Amino acid sequence: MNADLDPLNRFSRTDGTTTESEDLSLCLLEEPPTITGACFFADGSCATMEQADCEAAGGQYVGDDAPCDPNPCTCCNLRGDMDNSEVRDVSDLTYYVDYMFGGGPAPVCEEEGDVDANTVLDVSDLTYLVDWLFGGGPDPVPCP
Ligand SMILES: [Ca+2]
Ligand SMILES: [Ca+2]
Repeated sequence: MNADLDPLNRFSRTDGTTTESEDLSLCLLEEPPTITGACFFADGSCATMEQADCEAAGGQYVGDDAPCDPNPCTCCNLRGDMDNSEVRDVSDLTYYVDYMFGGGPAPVCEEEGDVDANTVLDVSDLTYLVDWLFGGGPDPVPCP
Protein backbone atom coordinates (compact mmCIF):
# COMPACT_ATOMS: atom_id res chain seq x y z
CA MET A 1 0.00 0.00 0.00
CA ASN A 2 1.17 3.48 -0.73
CA ALA A 3 1.64 5.07 2.68
CA ASP A 4 0.68 8.47 1.36
CA LEU A 5 -2.81 7.19 0.53
CA ASP A 6 -3.41 5.46 3.83
CA PRO A 7 -5.58 7.73 6.00
CA LEU A 8 -4.23 6.08 9.14
CA ASN A 9 -0.72 6.76 8.08
CA ARG A 10 -0.77 10.50 8.23
CA PHE A 11 2.05 10.60 10.72
CA SER A 12 4.41 8.91 8.30
CA ARG A 13 7.57 10.77 7.72
CA THR A 14 8.43 11.55 4.20
CA ASP A 15 11.77 9.82 4.57
CA GLY A 16 10.01 6.48 4.95
CA THR A 17 11.16 5.63 8.48
CA THR A 18 8.81 3.94 10.86
CA THR A 19 6.59 6.25 12.86
CA GLU A 20 3.88 6.00 15.46
CA SER A 21 1.31 5.55 12.72
CA GLU A 22 1.31 1.80 13.23
CA ASP A 23 0.50 2.22 16.89
CA LEU A 24 -2.25 4.63 16.01
CA SER A 25 -3.96 2.22 13.66
CA LEU A 26 -3.77 -0.47 16.33
CA CYS A 27 -5.48 1.83 18.80
CA LEU A 28 -8.31 2.48 16.41
CA LEU A 29 -8.99 -1.22 16.02
CA GLU A 30 -8.91 -2.12 19.70
CA GLU A 31 -11.87 -2.05 22.04
CA PRO A 32 -11.49 0.58 24.72
CA PRO A 33 -10.00 -1.01 27.85
CA THR A 34 -12.45 -2.14 30.47
CA ILE A 35 -12.02 -0.13 33.64
CA THR A 36 -13.32 -1.70 36.81
CA GLY A 37 -13.32 -0.80 40.46
CA ALA A 38 -14.82 -1.70 43.78
CA CYS A 39 -18.60 -1.56 43.90
CA PHE A 40 -20.31 -1.62 47.27
CA PHE A 41 -23.85 -2.64 47.98
CA ALA A 42 -26.14 -1.73 50.83
CA ASP A 43 -25.72 -5.16 52.40
CA GLY A 44 -21.98 -4.52 52.77
CA SER A 45 -20.92 -6.80 49.97
CA CYS A 46 -18.43 -5.69 47.37
CA ALA A 47 -17.68 -6.71 43.83
CA THR A 48 -15.19 -5.52 41.27
CA MET A 49 -17.03 -4.36 38.17
CA GLU A 50 -17.45 -1.55 35.69
CA GLN A 51 -19.01 1.66 36.96
CA ALA A 52 -22.05 1.41 34.70
CA ASP A 53 -22.72 -2.17 35.80
CA CYS A 54 -22.29 -1.19 39.41
CA GLU A 55 -24.73 1.67 39.19
CA ALA A 56 -27.19 -0.42 37.23
CA ALA A 57 -27.07 -2.96 40.04
CA GLY A 58 -27.76 -0.29 42.65
CA GLY A 59 -24.25 -0.28 44.05
CA GLN A 60 -21.94 2.54 44.96
CA TYR A 61 -18.92 2.78 42.70
CA VAL A 62 -15.85 3.74 44.70
CA GLY A 63 -13.46 4.52 41.89
CA ASP A 64 -11.44 3.09 39.06
CA ASP A 65 -9.08 0.34 40.20
CA ALA A 66 -10.31 0.71 43.78
CA PRO A 67 -9.89 -2.55 45.69
CA CYS A 68 -12.65 -4.34 47.56
CA ASP A 69 -10.19 -5.36 50.24
CA PRO A 70 -9.36 -3.48 52.34
CA ASN A 71 -12.78 -1.93 52.22
CA PRO A 72 -12.26 1.76 51.39
CA CYS A 73 -15.78 2.61 52.50
CA THR A 74 -15.30 1.76 56.13
CA CYS A 75 -12.60 2.18 58.70
CA CYS A 76 -14.15 -0.61 60.73
CA ASN A 77 -11.71 -3.30 61.67
CA LEU A 78 -12.41 -4.10 65.29
CA ARG A 79 -15.54 -2.86 67.01
CA GLY A 80 -14.74 -1.63 70.48
CA ASP A 81 -11.28 -0.44 69.52
CA MET A 82 -12.13 3.14 70.37
CA ASP A 83 -8.61 4.49 70.17
CA ASN A 84 -7.81 2.51 67.01
CA SER A 85 -4.83 0.80 68.61
CA GLU A 86 -5.71 -2.55 66.98
CA VAL A 87 -6.37 -4.09 70.41
CA ARG A 88 -9.38 -3.89 72.65
CA ASP A 89 -8.59 -3.33 76.26
CA VAL A 90 -9.47 -1.18 79.20
CA SER A 91 -7.95 1.88 77.56
CA ASP A 92 -10.75 1.69 75.00
CA LEU A 93 -13.20 1.72 77.85
CA THR A 94 -11.69 4.81 79.42
CA TYR A 95 -11.53 6.42 75.98
CA TYR A 96 -15.22 5.82 75.46
CA VAL A 97 -16.18 6.92 78.96
CA ASP A 98 -14.22 10.10 78.37
CA TYR A 99 -16.06 10.59 75.07
CA MET A 100 -19.48 9.93 76.57
CA PHE A 101 -19.14 11.85 79.80
CA GLY A 102 -15.91 13.80 79.79
CA GLY A 103 -16.05 15.71 76.54
CA GLY A 104 -13.27 13.59 75.09
CA PRO A 105 -12.78 12.87 71.41
CA ALA A 106 -15.10 10.52 69.54
CA PRO A 107 -13.88 7.04 68.67
CA VAL A 108 -11.29 7.27 65.92
CA CYS A 109 -13.54 5.18 63.70
CA GLU A 110 -17.19 5.73 64.49
CA GLU A 111 -18.17 2.24 63.37
CA GLU A 112 -15.63 0.74 65.74
CA GLY A 113 -17.25 2.68 68.54
CA ASP A 114 -20.58 1.12 67.72
CA VAL A 115 -19.86 -2.04 69.66
CA ASP A 116 -23.36 -3.47 69.38
CA ALA A 117 -23.70 -2.41 65.73
CA ASN A 118 -27.01 -0.62 66.10
CA THR A 119 -25.59 2.40 64.19
CA VAL A 120 -25.82 4.62 67.27
CA LEU A 121 -23.02 5.53 69.63
CA ASP A 122 -24.51 5.62 73.08
CA VAL A 123 -24.18 4.23 76.56
CA SER A 124 -25.36 0.79 75.43
CA ASP A 125 -22.05 0.41 73.59
CA LEU A 126 -20.30 1.23 76.82
CA THR A 127 -22.22 -1.35 78.84
CA TYR A 128 -21.67 -3.90 76.07
CA LEU A 129 -17.95 -3.27 76.19
CA VAL A 130 -17.84 -3.41 79.98
CA ASP A 131 -19.81 -6.63 79.93
CA TRP A 132 -17.44 -8.13 77.37
CA LEU A 133 -14.29 -7.00 79.17
CA PHE A 134 -15.31 -7.90 82.71
CA GLY A 135 -18.57 -9.78 82.69
CA GLY A 136 -17.99 -12.58 80.24
CA GLY A 137 -20.45 -11.00 77.84
CA PRO A 138 -20.56 -11.65 74.11
CA ASP A 139 -17.84 -10.38 71.79
CA PRO A 140 -18.36 -7.02 70.13
CA VAL A 141 -20.22 -7.46 66.87
CA PRO A 142 -17.77 -8.16 64.02
CA CYS A 143 -17.22 -5.42 61.49
CA PRO A 144 -19.06 -5.88 58.20
CA1 LIG B 1 -7.75 0.01 71.51
CA1 LIG C 1 -24.37 1.18 69.39
